[in-house]
Parts: sequence; structure tokens; C-alpha cells
Amino acid sequence: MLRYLTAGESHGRYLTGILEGFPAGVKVGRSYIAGQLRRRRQAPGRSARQALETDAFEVASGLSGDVTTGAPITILIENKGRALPTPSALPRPGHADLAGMLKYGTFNASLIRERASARETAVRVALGSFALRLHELLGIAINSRVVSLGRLSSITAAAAAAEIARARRAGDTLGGVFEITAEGLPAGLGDFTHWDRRLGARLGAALMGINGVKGFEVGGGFGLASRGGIAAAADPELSGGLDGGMTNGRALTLRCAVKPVPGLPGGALSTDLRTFKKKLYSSKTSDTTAVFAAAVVGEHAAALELASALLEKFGSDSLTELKPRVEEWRKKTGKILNRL
Ligand code: EPS
Repeated sequence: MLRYLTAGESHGRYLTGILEGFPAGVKVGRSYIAGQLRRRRQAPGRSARQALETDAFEVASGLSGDVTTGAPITILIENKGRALPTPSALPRPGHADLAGMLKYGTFNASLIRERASARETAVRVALGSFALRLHELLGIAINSRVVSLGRLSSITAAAAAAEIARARRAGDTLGGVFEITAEGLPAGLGDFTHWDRRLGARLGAALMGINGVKGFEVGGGFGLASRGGIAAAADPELSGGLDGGMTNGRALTLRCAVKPVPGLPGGALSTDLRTFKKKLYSSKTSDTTAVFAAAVVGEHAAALELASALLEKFGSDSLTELKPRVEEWRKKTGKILNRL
């Protein structure tokens, strides 16, 4: 079993992550992890806070040189933006604040914000880098792309930049949809025998666990609901690479809908929970859109879950043992799959 935990607040000293159950013998250079963190940090649509953060990190355990030892991996990412927000009883509309304040019995919304902030996803990316690297070494390619941004459904870098600039000028924020694909996955990952072993359920939990994600679909997803069985059967790609909660040898395709960032630059009307006076909450550091950053996070969250399923099937002690087992399995299943 591969598992991970994260800890840390948005403006605390460090974000911390522990990855446990990862095999020995995987070379993961610091520059590789730094590159993945940069992809998330420098994604289009980010706030001014990103110019401040460098995501300087330390791998405090689990590596000998650049190679994993099989022991738990600990990562610490330093926060540069450490000025703690002043205590406030004003929840940000549309964020975790109100429900979190009620749940934890506090009038200080900052205590909720600090941990609910998407800043935490930096450490998921750092841990996910190990999983992504493992997949690469096993010939599995996991990628992401943004397929829509607001009303824009044909995404080029220039069109996205213009749409983000337009939203910013209008004091608005944007949602969007990102897609994750995984090619080269061995067939038979996940399991139909119990609901919580189904890979779609596991991937759904990992991806719905990303801040701002409101929708998740596999392959044809919601579109399949309005198709007839004859039409659906004619296009096996609509399965999105999963049947009965298991990989079926085809490319995996997942999509997630990300809501527009609720923190509006022009502010949003809220209610102070102590005085019940209406006040404007204005958010100067919110991102204009989180969808590009979320796509990178999604790639890593999916990589971790897929690595977990892979290690369950093929063993998790070392890459040296794992690699020939995966190759052997591909040969065996390929004899059937290639003749269908
Ligand atoms: C975030 C709000 C902004 C973002 C932050 C996520 O930060 P602040 O807490 O300073 O308002 O910049 O994202 C990051 C710093 C990051 O690295 O992703 C939020 O409310 O989720």
C-alpha cells in the first residue's frame, strides 16, 4: 500500500509531506521535483503570491543520494509568505471559512483559511513527483491539459492569457475543465470485487480532494448518460480505460471541473459572525483561475493513486523486482489484448 499525509498551513513555516510504501531503487533528482513544483507554481492565472514563493524544499528522509531507499520519504517546503493574516470573524464567501468556523467552533476565519488554502497542493505535487517518476521508469505516461477555461473551449497559450487578462480587468475569476490521461498502464489495476477497491472510486477521491474541484468524470462521463447502448458500444474509448473499476489496457482518461475562484478582487459581501454586520471581504491575492495549477496537481494526485494500485498488484519492495514483473504481465496480457 502506498499512502501519504500532508501537514502545514499556508503561511506557516513549512508544508510537510510523508510518502510511505514507495519502492527502493527509484532515482528522483532534486531538479525533477523542483521542475514539477515550478509547473504548478507558474501555471497561468496565478496570484501575486506566486512571485513571492519559490517552493524551496528539502527531502529529509527516504533517499540515499538521489535514490529512494524504501523508507518513508519526508518533504519540507518552505513558505516565504509568512505574514499571518490578522484574526477576522469575516468568512470568505464560497470558501471553507463559514462551514469550517462552525465545525471547529472558532470566530477566527484565518485559522480555517490557513489549512484550507490550495497552497497545500504544493506538497502533494512534491510527493506525486516520486510516483510520476516511477511511472516514467515503467513506461507509463501521465499527462494533463486544460480543455476549457470559462467559456473558452479551444485552449491555446495566447487565447488563455487573453481570457485571463479579460477576467482580471473585469474583476472576475474563471473556472475550467482539465483532463488527465495515462498511457501504458498494465491491465487489471484496481478491482471489481469491492466498491472501495474500484480504481475509478479511488481516482475520484484523489481528484475530488483537490481544492475547487466540483466535478469528475471517467471517459465519456456525463455525456454517456444521453447515449444509447448501441452508440456507446461502438466507441470503446468512452470507457475511459476503466471497466468494472479496473484498467482495461486502454488509455485512461479523466476529467475534472474546477469552479471559478470565489475570492473576487472587487470583494464579496459577507457577514461578520461576531457582530452580524454586513462587510465587504476583498481578496487581493486570489488567483484569477486555479484550473491550470489544478491540472498539474491532478496529474500528481492521479499518479500517486495509480502507483498505489500498481504496487498492490506487482509488489512494492524495489524497482528491480517490480520492473520485470510489469513487463512479464504486459507480455502475458498483450497476447490476449492484441488479438481483440
Ligand atoms: C490561496 C490564496 C492565495 C494563493 C494561494 C492559495 O494565497 P494567500 O493565502 O496569500 O491569499 O496565492 O496559493 C499559493 C500560495 C500556492 O502556492 O498555491 C487560497 O486561498 O487557496
